[in-house]
Amino acid sequence: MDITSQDWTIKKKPGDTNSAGPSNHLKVDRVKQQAVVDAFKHAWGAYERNAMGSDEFSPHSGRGMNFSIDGGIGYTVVDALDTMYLMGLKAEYSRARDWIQDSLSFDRRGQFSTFETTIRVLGGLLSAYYLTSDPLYRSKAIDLAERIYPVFESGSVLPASHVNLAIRKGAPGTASIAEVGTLQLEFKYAAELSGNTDFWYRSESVMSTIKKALPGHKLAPIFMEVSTGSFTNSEIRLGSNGDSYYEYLLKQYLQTARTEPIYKKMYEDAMQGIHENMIRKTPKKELTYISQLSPTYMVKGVVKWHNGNRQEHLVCFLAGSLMLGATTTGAVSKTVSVPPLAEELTAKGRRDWSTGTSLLESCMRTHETATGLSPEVASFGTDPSGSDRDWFIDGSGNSPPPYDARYMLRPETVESLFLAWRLTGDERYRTYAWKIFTAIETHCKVKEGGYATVLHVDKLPVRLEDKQETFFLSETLKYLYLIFSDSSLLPLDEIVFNTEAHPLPIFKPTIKPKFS
Ligand code: DMJ
Repeated sequence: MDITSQDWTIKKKPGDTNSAGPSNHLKVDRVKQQAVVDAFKHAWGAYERNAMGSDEFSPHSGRGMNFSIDGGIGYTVVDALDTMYLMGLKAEYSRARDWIQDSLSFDRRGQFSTFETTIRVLGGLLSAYYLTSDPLYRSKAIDLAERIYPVFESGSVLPASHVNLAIRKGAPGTASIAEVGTLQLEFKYAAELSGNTDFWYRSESVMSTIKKALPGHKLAPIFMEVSTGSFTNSEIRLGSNGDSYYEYLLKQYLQTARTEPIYKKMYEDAMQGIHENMIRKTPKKELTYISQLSPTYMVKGVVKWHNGNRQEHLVCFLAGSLMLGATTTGAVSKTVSVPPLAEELTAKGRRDWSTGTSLLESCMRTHETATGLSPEVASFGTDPSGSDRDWFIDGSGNSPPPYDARYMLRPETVESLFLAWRLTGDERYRTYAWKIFTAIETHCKVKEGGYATVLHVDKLPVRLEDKQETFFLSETLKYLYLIFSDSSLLPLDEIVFNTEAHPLPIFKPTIKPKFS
């Protein structure tokens, strides 16, 4: 198969798309696209030279490290694979494929995170199979899915949070709503490919357990008891431990070609709950942010919630997700214009579109720092240090810098910029994306090769941490590449991205869903 990205396009049927019909065709920007490819080569090249096969790369020391004491399972190789394929990097892709064929083994006794292994490794293999039809990836994906699957049969209501891939046994632990609610896209596609209906039904049954346990406002506290399937007394937030549960409510509806209305309902209920309970605006500049809810005390068995002003960078995924939801669950018909016209959206669709675009602007405001990079956590409200930003980094002056101050190569803002660009064709989103890319090039790039976490986004010169996250290759650079690519590459009416940016196909299920 020819993997030159210029040649590799999915043919569109005119008029049946909300993203790339003939009149809505968004054209490649070759210069900026190539700059992103060069960045990918800089990151991947250093990893390949110094640490090929290791799970993760430390660019300063030029060393690799594994997530288990029994050896790695190729996190970086598999996570990066579809990005290099899409970029048309034939030589790199072919060496990565050889490594997967000759050296990748899942016969490892360590305890692997069910969630991370599913979204990064299983998701990466499934997406590589979808893009290439190479049976190598299909058999590796099914092998891995079978080794993870025992987490669903570990005697608890919810899947075990860790798994020993060699002996195929789940290990108990607390589970977050994001961990248990972000396995379904991968296991359902694996079910379709393998014909193993257990993959489908066991991952689907997690959703019915969650639905039964949800409180009246339909927002999910972040932790659950694995043994009982009930929520613990924990925060509600759209960032860590919560985020991708909400993302997958929408994407489960889209994955099966909008044939399962239960996910539309759960998604709409959750967005209603967010609008009623979590959205806040700063008093001066009216920046929209999503507050965190902390349980405070109970009155006659009813929990009272306190709204906090901290917003993790992770929450910025919600901006694009709301816009995608507005043009699908919130559209009056299957097709909408680019950008959508007000009359093409329902009242809730218009509300979500407006919140999504406002939240994306706030996420961009959090890039107004000395480096042009956004911190891991922005606290919204008047800055105690006197700036007029209307948000601040808590403990910014402390030494060592607080965790809130770092930028760890995360993708969420560029992910939303990608969706916003595809759904509007508004050049402003390409301009924003280029600004972020330039800031990454200036501050995160390690001269000898690779990119690293910046420890304080508001202090120059920057200090770096010796860590290149795998999602930089799978997500951040992929979304940046797609923003500057032709919109016929991965049209939004044919694929859904898993939460690690691995594209999976939209299909009508051959397996009859049981949850409705
Ligand atoms: C990724 O591994 C996934 O996007 C996950 O859902 C959340 N966080 C990281 C990137 O920030």
